[in-house]
Amino acid sequence: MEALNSIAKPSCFLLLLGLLLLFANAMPLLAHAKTHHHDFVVQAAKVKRLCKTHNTITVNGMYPGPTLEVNDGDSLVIHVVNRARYNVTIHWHGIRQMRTGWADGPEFVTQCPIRPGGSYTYRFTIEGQEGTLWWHAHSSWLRATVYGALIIQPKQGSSYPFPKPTRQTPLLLGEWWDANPIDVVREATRTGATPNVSDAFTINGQPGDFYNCSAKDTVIVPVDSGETNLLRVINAALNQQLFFTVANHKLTVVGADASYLKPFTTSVIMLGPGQTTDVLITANQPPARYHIAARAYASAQGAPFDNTTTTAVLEYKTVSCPAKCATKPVPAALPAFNDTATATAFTTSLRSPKKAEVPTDIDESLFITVGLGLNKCPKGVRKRNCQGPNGTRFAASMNNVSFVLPSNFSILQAHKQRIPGVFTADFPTKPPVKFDYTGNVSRALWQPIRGTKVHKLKYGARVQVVLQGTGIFVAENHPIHLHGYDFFIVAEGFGNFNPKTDSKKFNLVDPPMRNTASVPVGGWTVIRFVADNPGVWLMHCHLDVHITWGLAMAFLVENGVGELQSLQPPPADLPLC
Ligand SMILES: *[C@@H]1O[C@H](CO)[C@@H](O)[C@H](O)[C@H]1NC(C)=O
Ligand SMILES: *[C@@H]1O[C@H](CO)[C@@H](O)[C@H](O)[C@H]1NC(C)=O
Ligand SMILES: *[C@@H]1O[C@H](CO)[C@@H](O)[C@H](O)[C@H]1NC(C)=O
Ligand SMILES: *[C@@H]1O[C@H](CO)[C@@H](O)[C@H](O)[C@H]1NC(C)=O
Ligand SMILES: *[C@@H]1O[C@H](CO)[C@@H](O)[C@H](O)[C@H]1NC(C)=O
Ligand SMILES: *[C@@H]1O[C@H](CO)[C@@H](O)[C@H](O)[C@H]1NC(C)=O
Ligand SMILES: *[C@@H]1O[C@H](CO)[C@@H](O)[C@H](O)[C@H]1NC(C)=O
Ligand SMILES: *[C@@H]1O[C@H](CO)[C@@H](O)[C@H](O)[C@H]1NC(C)=O
Ligand SMILES: *[C@@H]1O[C@H](CO)[C@@H](O)[C@H](O)[C@H]1NC(C)=O
Ligand SMILES: [Cu+2]
Repeated sequence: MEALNSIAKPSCFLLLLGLLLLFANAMPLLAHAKTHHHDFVVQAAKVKRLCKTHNTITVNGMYPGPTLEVNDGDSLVIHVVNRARYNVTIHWHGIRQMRTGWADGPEFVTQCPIRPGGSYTYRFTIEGQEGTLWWHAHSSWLRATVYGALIIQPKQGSSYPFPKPTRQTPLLLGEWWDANPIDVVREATRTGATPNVSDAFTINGQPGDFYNCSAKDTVIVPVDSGETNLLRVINAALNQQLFFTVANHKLTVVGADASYLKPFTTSVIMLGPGQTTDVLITANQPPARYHIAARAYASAQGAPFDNTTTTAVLEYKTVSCPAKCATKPVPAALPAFNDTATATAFTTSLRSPKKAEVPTDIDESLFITVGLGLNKCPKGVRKRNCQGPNGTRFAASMNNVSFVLPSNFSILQAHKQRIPGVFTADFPTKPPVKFDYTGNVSRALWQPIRGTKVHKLKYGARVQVVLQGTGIFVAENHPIHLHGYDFFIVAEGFGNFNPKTDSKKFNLVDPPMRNTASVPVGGWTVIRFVADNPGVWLMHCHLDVHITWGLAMAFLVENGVGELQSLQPPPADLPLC
């Protein structure tokens, strides 16, 4: 107002001053929505872990890759250049991508891969999301090493729904193979057997104190006595749900998957691949070094898994060397590998901070089984290509359809340009046969069909999906991720979902909002969302071994009315097949 008043004065000097003041006043407004430009060069780099050096695929030579930090409302322009010898795409995990499906990233779903030597610029805007997300490759198993944090701070001028933490530390939990991860998946695809399990888990790329040749590089998280800090924990592991804890410290959970939660306190959290959890931690213990630790939550009985433990160190800054260098960190206590009770206690504690806008009237109701399968060895195929149980090949499916990626067009392009023969819109809305899903399933039901099937949704449809785990081959916890949306988790339980009795238990008041749901081992989860983002959106298990076997489907959300309810046109540099 002052600036405007000054402009009204007839003096030239004052006019100039007024304009300067006006400009100064406008600055914070302009700063409101920034555009962040980044160059991501996908390239091999030498990375030494577990005593051995590998030619690891990275972004900009960094492992993990660069952290992106933005404010809600900002835009990102990320120029990706592929200097690796593999096809690549980048997915911005959890970003809603309103109308910008072309920037979502899953290969052959929203784009064809960026080929070696090629490039593509991802352009998108953050709309109404705050918290911790991440980005990762969405092509073959490259995300084993091609990933990084994506931190969304509140809009400039607004604040967290909790006291401002002194420090904020992203902690990316990863998985390391003492091999080329692409060789590991190629071997499994050739044999039909389960791929080799990893050799280490990592925190910010480092395995930690319990592995050979690693302790000297263990990640240190510094802290001052009395301060409260925010840990942004991300499960970027390829194939393993993880328990996470900090020795002798309580964790106050305040957010997950970039949605705030009603705060609650726990000593251990569980994250499936794809999930993030924000926790506050107060340095209220005697100054010392404390282990931060993560290891497997392995829900499938008898299945092989990596049983090692990764660590970092929470280090009180007043602990001085040599004392700090000599003493071992206070050890962390982690639940047993098969402690489903602890995993369930955690996931069922999540609540939205206030009354949530959960859809109550449902337009589209789907019942989707999620689980494994076994394909009989086809005639003419060699025995060495059928090394699954009893000479089979592993498969996985949703409603008995094992998802096959197209190879000549992305599904989104085929949809937009009406190219026939790439996908069919007949994904079943319920299992083709009813059976005791979590019981002893007859062998006759174990072999799924293959297909590139999507389910169409009208713009604005209110959707409910029951995700029902199966006991085919083995029951296990599946982290199911939906692209382009956040959904409410209104209920979860064990056994077969019973619409009569279980619907009564739905939390339609304050259910948590997430982008990845942990479907309990031998159980079910019910999610709800409004289909307000046109495009093609993959829904899949975030265990890469399962998506490799076909545990996926896609929603095709039609345009609504007018430009603001329609998918944008494809960018000019969209990679084609
Ligand atoms: C998988 O593990 C087996 C047994 O340890 C090993 O012989 C093989 O080389 C591994 N495969 C890859 C691709 O690392
Ligand atoms: C770690 O090093 C020890 C001692 O050198 C060796 O016996 C062991 O096999 C190594 N472990 C792994 C996983 O390489
Ligand atoms: C991990 O598994 C190996 C063999 O598979 C076993 O020898 C070892 O005792 C296990 N370690 C833990 C901590 O369970
Ligand atoms: C978990 O594993 C232990 C052995 O390590 C076993 O005694 C126990 O029965 C298992 N619990 C469940 C729920 O499978
Ligand atoms: C493999 O065959 C054996 C013997 O017929 C049977 O007992 C076992 O259950 C089979 N396993 C699977 C996974 O089919
Ligand atoms: C794309 O590939 C599918 C499957 O191979 C094929 O049926 C279809 O004809 C192809 N479409 C075009 C336009 O080439
Ligand atoms: C599952 O059912 C088959 C027959 O359909 C039976 O042979 C087998 O013993 C059963 N397994 C269990 C664990 O009940
Ligand atoms: C899946 O489809 C195949 C082929 O029609 C059939 O043999 C199998 O029983 C089906 N399984 C289920 C669980 O529907
Ligand atoms: C790379 O992508 C192209 C399509 O753009 C595809 O034809 C080719 O098979 C892919 N290569 C591999 C190794 O997947
Ligand atoms: Cu899965």
